[in-house]
Amino acid sequence: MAAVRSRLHKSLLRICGHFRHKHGHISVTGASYHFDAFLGVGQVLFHIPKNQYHVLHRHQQSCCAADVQRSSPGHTTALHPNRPSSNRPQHDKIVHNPYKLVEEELGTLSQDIKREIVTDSSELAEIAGYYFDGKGKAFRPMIVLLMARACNIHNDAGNCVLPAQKKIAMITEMIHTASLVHDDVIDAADTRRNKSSINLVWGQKKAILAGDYILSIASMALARLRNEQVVSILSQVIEDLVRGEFMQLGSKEEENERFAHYLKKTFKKTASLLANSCKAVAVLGRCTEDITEVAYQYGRNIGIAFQLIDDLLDFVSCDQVMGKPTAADLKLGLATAPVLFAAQSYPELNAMIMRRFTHEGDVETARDMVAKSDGVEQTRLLAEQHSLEAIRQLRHLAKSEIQSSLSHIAEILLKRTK
Ligand code: GRG
Repeated sequence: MAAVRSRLHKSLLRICGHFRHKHGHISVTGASYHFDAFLGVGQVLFHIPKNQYHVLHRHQQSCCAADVQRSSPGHTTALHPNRPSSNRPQHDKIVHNPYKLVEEELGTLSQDIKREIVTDSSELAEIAGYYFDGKGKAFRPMIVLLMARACNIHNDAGNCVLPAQKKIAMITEMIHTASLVHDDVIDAADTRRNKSSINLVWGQKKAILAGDYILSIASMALARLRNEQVVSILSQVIEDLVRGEFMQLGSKEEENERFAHYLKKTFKKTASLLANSCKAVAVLGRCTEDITEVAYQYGRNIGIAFQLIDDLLDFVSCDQVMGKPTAADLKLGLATAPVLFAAQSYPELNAMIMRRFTHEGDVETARDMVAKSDGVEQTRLLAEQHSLEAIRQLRHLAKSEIQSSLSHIAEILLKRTK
């Protein structure tokens, strides 16, 4: 474990060095990092005091939001009773099941969305409604609804979710789903959520149009909120999604820029949606700028941690559990965090990254090197730092069962299996 910590330490120094060189915002001292890495949006990435590294046990029981939803009638207990952590909050008390706290709104989410996407073309409605079958994790709307409640409590606006905030949860899930539909076309994916992808069933052209249609319905719902600031916040997400995906298409950047490029892409492709959706419900709850920023930062860190775990699962999970083929990223030519970390021990990977794993045997060799390296472990550690930062942000919110549920989510996302 000490060796893994030391490797992460070195990796961060390299990244810090790069950012210092690039942006002049880094200070690295002997005792601690002040890792002010910029994600192209003027945000501090995270701060990691050196003595706060925390190593997860490899074989902890896995759990995800959906597991919590299924397994608990209303409560879930301590996640890591034996964890030797220095700074991770200990949950020795009962933690409320996050899903249960917003069950009323979440329970009807798919049906509510399906009602929005009704059209006189029954085929378009069928295709657009195909993924709103209640089988997704609904991770994003769950967080958005919880954040709405946390903000409202904080702001004395009551203990419920405002109708406009509920609409944001729906819009968030619709934007997410539209991006999945388009992503599957770009990646020529055959499966999604353990069923045939839209592009496989109906073909590329109809899949693209169905994605556009879901996005247009989401945009109209957004416009109907008649809140210029919120429209602007969520429009930013759409721009980020497209730009993030575009960044992913071409990553032949210099070796020392690769990690920064990957983190920036990760923010745009995944974290921006959560960050800005959390921000939007804070704005609708009439929160102060400080609390709105807390909501944004919580969503941003959760989003980055979520994507890091997603990238890690592509190496360690199996197709059936994920509901889509694994090692898919390498096959698509993508170098995610586990590979980028592994390249520090196996510099041969750099040439493969450059040619996007196109030579025969590249995918298998790269997979082996990742398995032999501590790339997966380092990716998990980085995800944990973001999870911790998300929890740290919550300290600024009023204490409530919602606040502790948001904290609980930051923990369980590290151990999701799909
Ligand atoms: C049409 C808005 C729009 C964008 C086009 C294709 C594209 C640009 C962006 C792709 C964005 C994307 C699919 C990012 C991946 C994010 C991610 C980790 C998705 C998996 O999320 P889960 O596991 O999925 O929460 P479920 O199935 O549970 O909803």
